[in-house]
Amino acid sequence: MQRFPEHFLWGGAIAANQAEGAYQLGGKGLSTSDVQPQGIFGPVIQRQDGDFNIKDVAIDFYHRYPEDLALMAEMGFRCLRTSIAWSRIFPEGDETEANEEGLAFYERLFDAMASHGIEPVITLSHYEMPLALVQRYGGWQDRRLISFFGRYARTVFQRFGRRVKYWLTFNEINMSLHAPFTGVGMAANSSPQAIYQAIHHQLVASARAVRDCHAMLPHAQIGNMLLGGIVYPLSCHPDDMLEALRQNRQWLFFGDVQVHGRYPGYMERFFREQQIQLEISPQDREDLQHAVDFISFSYYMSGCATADPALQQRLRGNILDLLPNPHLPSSEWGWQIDPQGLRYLLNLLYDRYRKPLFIVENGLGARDVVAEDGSVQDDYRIRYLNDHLLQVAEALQDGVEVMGYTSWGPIDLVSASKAQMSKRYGFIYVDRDDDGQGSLERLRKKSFFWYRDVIASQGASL
Ligand code: BGP
Repeated sequence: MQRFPEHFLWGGAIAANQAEGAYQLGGKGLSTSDVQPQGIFGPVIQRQDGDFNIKDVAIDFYHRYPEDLALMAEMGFRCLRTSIAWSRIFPEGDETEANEEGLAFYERLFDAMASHGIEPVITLSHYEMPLALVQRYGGWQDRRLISFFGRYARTVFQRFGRRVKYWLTFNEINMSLHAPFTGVGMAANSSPQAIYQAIHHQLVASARAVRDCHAMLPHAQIGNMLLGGIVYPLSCHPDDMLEALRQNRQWLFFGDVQVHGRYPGYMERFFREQQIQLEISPQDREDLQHAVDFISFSYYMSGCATADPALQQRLRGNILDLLPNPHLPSSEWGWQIDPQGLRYLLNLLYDRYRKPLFIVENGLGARDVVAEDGSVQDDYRIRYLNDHLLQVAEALQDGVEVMGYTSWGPIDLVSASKAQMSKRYGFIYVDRDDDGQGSLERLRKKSFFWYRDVIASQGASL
């Protein structure tokens, strides 16, 4: 039985800074990712010649994309989500002229996708921005970033509008609360006042990109991108219920603004109580009205919340400081595995927004071993993805509109949080280790054939 709709967008998702490499080629400027060699939670460094940053080469997608796209086409990909590195188009972010070499690179890439019938799904900003915008303006806390981003977005809409139908604004926009340098180009110890103001600027920039996309490309669709960090109450105590609600709203409010065009009452209360005074102009309020066409999100794990401070201290959280759920297993990286959480999240988001949903990241980071015959028996990955996709099928039965599914890292790439190669997500193995050694050769893992069958059968093989 076919479990998924006919036009379901099957594919995978990567990001420029974790895959392309070529960090100084084609006129690209330095990006924030280039000065964070230890990942999105790591320190920001002053680059010296000879410094090692695994992302400098990453998996060399910049040069090897023809081969990689051919492999993805072999799996039957209908789409590939990737990002444009803003610093390839505007190397310092505030120029008036775009860098033609950067534009030409993405033109070649999107043409190559088209030749395989792979639809590009393009994130405008995935965990990076031109470094000069941080050095000159202090990142997104400066309102001028809205117009620099606007120029960049209009430039790529103009140039790629014929080739790209699906756009996303900011990757995991809610991550700025946990990794401010990665999200808004600001120091980790910035005040909540400054961070929420920067986030406000980003929300306005996102809404303006929606406005411009609709005006310039009437046939395109543009969505937001949230980290789906769903939280369950640790117990059914009403205090825990309210604490879980509070924590979920810390990320859901981004979606609320991007769909409903204004800050919800619970955030106004939060700002009042925290004495955060946002500068919101009348023009901002008008711009925020431009609602996204669909909601896209990543989903890796769920977590728990408790109102009990003693328990909060005792239980160690994962990267988002979510408390572990005693009913769930964890990956070797401590991320809890909860396929049903995906069904729950899909239903929650659909009930809340009534917009089509796009799962643009999901997957299992694991250490893979290449056997002597060159095979990679990644049954654990197959199990993880199979279980999650079955829950997507359940959500479809629940009446949720799901546009597509792009698993994270269909080809191994550099981990965002660890900046290592050894945390692998791919169907395609890349021969490169954490020290940058390896031939960069690509190999098909067992999951490669599994995913090919899932797509070919529209989920019937699950
Ligand atoms: C998301 C990011 C991705 C990605 C993924 C997996 O938060 O949008 O860029 O890398 O997480 O995380 P990691 O690479 O740290 O395992």
